[in-house]
Amino acid sequence: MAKREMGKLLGGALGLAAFGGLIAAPQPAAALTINANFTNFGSNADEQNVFDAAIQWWEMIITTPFTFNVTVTRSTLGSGTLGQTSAFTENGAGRPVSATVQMGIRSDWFIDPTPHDESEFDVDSTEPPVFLAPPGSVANGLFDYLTVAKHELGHALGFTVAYSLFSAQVGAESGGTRPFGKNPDGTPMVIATLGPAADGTHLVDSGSQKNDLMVATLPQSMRRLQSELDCQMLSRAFGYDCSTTRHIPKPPTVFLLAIALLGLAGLHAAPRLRRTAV
Ligand SMILES: [Ca+2]
Repeated sequence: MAKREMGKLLGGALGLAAFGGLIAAPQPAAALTINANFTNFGSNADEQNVFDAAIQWWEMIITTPFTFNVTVTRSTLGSGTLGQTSAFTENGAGRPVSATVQMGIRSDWFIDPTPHDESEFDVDSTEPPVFLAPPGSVANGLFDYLTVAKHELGHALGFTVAYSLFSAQVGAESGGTRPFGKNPDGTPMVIATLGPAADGTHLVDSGSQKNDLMVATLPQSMRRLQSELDCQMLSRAFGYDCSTTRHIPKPPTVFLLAIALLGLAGLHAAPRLRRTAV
């Protein structure tokens, strides 16, 4: 059964400085298998390589054994749209089985030649942790292709009301937000807040959800990782065995060391992020 809703990730703008440093290197081990059909990447093997890395991250985080098929295309999207996902298909048990991801054809991508590390970025103190490209660095002023690929795959693998089991967890919209999370008897047990239906299926970008991978907009110069909340939501809807803690190093050691060093240098004030959704 093909589903209609499209998940989109929109570009935004930002200006900032950053601090700290962290390298996250996932280790290979997959129970989920994602088969990708790249349809028109042609000579753009560098983009395909980064998308493959995004696939590998999800395969490492979700250890429930099942196979998912994704068609990936390079597409001319609106100037403010970085990627979008559609053609969601589920099986008789409601589990996602396939979808189509469109990645924008753009000149302002950061195509990471080493997509399994964050060495081009500095860590930011927000939770979930995000990475920011310092002024003058190779990823500064560009949109991170890896982040968009992970975001769109998040939709493909379940994060959309186009899938019946995910939709069943979503409450009525009120004041522009929708609660996510219910007990087996249907009573609310809210674990997350989604934005309005008109914006697709995305987390509200505030509070503990700020800068989550699954919010609707992405600033330039920013890399996001999958969060434990993303996993909890997918687990609630589909029963996935999903945890970022298996594969994403948390920042404590390096991060706290960076804070200490910057504190000694009198540079401990964290920069504020300015964001403009488009
Ligand atoms: Ca890298």
